[in-house]
Amino acid sequence: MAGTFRFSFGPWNIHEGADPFGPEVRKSIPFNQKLAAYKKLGFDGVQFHDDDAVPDMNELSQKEIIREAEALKKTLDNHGLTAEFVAPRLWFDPRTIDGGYTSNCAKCREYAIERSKRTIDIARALGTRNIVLWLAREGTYIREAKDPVLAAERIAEALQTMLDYDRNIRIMIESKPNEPMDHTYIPTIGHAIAMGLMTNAPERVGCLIETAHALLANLSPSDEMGFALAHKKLWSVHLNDQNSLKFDQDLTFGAVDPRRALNQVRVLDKHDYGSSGEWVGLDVKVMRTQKDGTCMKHLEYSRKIFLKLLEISRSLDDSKINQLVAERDYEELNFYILNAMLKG
Ligand code: 3MF
Ligand code: MG
Repeated sequence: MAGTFRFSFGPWNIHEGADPFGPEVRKSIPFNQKLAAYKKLGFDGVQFHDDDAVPDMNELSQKEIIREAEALKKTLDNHGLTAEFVAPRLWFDPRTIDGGYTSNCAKCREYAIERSKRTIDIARALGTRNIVLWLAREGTYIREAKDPVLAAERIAEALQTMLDYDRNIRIMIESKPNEPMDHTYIPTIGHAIAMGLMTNAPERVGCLIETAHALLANLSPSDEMGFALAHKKLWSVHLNDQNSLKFDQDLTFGAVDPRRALNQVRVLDKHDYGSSGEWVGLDVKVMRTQKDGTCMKHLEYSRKIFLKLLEISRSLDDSKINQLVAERDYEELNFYILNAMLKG
């Protein structure tokens, strides 16, 4: 089996370079100019937060939101682009300070659910059934702040409400163990898949695996992908890289550990990823030091590195690998892989 790969990213991957310690260092690139760059960089899919698609949506009525999203769909069509998914941004508004679905404040939880319904309206208008949930603030800074049982039940209730609101959508949970929270409630992909079992439509709850998020949980991204693939739940990925356990770096794919990247490409390719329309998403940050004119290279090169690793993976001799596995000569196998990478 072989994967079929087409690539996507979100407009937030081209940004002005502000970090928690300093301001913007590059000029803003207008949204339409970003869209015009996708094809040139080799990408066909766009990932959206709800307010990437409809800015200031909290100021608009449901009808106005849908109208704006329909207009955006036409713009995407004109650029020859497809919307991959829409994700509710549940971490910016003052009502989400203590979380969205798991907030201790009933009115704030209500806001999170209403906002998620608008996200679904937007997805529908953009022609995608994929809703991504990065559960940014669904967790705690101190354990005593929330009841973890109630929190899981509240997340399940939110999932159920969304699944009932539109019987065509499917939800992809993007797990992450920390940041901005000290601990989140859905830290790994196993948790994400288990959450689906608390709804009455688990077949419409799957996951998106981000390399850096798996690494922040000290797990192997390719094994996480394998686990999700075995469950038929790997519906999207956010490929990037991460240099050890620290803040979420979103480095260029393969920049730290090309072999770890090779294994991600390999598990996707060997298990037919993309054959049901799944996208290869990148979630990579521009280095703060990049200048205005060179702030999209991380996207272009992440994709190129993926394709180069794909070539290396496909050039490996499976019968030789099988023989070394049968002989349990993993030292020889180790050298075979490293040698293939170093001469590639
Ligand atoms: C956070 C992330 C986010 C999500 C995005 C869509 C900035 O660590 O990875 O990207 O991917 O919000 O869910
Ligand atoms: Mg991500």
